[in-house]
Amino acid sequence: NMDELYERARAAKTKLGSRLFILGHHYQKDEVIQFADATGDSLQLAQVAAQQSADYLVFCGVHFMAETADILSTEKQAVVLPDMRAGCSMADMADIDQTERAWSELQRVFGETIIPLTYVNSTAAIKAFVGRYGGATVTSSNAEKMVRWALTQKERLLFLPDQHLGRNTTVKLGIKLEEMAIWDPIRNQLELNCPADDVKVILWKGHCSVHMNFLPKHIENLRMKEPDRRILVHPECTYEVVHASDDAGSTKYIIDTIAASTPGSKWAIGTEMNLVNRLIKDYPDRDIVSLNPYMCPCLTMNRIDLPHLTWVLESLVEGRVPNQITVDTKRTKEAKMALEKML
Ligand code: CIZ
Ligand code: SF4
Repeated sequence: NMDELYERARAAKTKLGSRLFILGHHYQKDEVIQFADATGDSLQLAQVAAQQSADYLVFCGVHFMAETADILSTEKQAVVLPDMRAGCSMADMADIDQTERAWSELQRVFGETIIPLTYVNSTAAIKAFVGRYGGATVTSSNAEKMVRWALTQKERLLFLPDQHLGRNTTVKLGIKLEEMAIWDPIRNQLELNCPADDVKVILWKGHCSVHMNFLPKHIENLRMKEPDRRILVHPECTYEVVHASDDAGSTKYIIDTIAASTPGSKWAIGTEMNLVNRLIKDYPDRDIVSLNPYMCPCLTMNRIDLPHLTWVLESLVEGRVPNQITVDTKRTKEAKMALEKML
């Protein structure tokens, strides 16, 4: 019964007091978000985690975000993920063995001319790899800035693990689609669209299965029916979708854009369902719909729910720390180098 769970979670939270801090990602369900001490996108939550002194950081988001919180928090703080099955399929598309293999092949083709960048949506092992080779992490809010920086360091960059954010960002900086090569981690193979010497960017062939649900045909349909509805999407959508939209930007950018829009304005948004629904609820005087008429949830994010949150809070009250996320010391050190360049 949700009312009872609500009361139990509230009571446990009160008992834990300042020893507890709950972080909630914008894609989380309302039943979880109502308990969050801070809400944000992955960048904002990483910054919050780095500043908190509470003993327990309960992270309502996915595994890589909890890892990042552990990397940026002190050793005595415990980061807890309410459900261990809350992973990110995009982060899982770049495993460290595949990446090491790709790196040696890319070194063979391009020599020492590559700097690695990874989207924060990646495992701690990948962040450590990137830190070890002088690269940095990026988020969708600062990807442009970070790519510009990377290209002052080396001639070309390897962008992990989201090909779409990589393509959408670098195309904006004037890099041509032909100058982007693709690394296919399944085939363990480089796909070139121009001579190797002219390659500027190597995109890892990963994607977000949630944002892949927004398609050019959704935009065509809307444009036909409602030409005055503005289309705003996340850059994890494909290049074709971003290109055909009116605007694209990070989670924070989407929220800020709607907040700054005029009452009565009409929007179609291409991002995760819980966020779109929250915008619809928070801005009843705007006309907001999902770009894909079938709302697109991130199923793994949604594994964090009130029953799991209640269970971890009550466990903490009883002195047990379930589902603790820990990144080992060596990885923490290397991953921190990559994160700090960005932060
Ligand atoms: O798709 C995600 O996981 C996003 C957009 C995370 C974030 O907050 O940047
Ligand atoms: Fe990963 Fe996509 Fe879910 Fe974000 S929305 S956590 S990128 S699967």
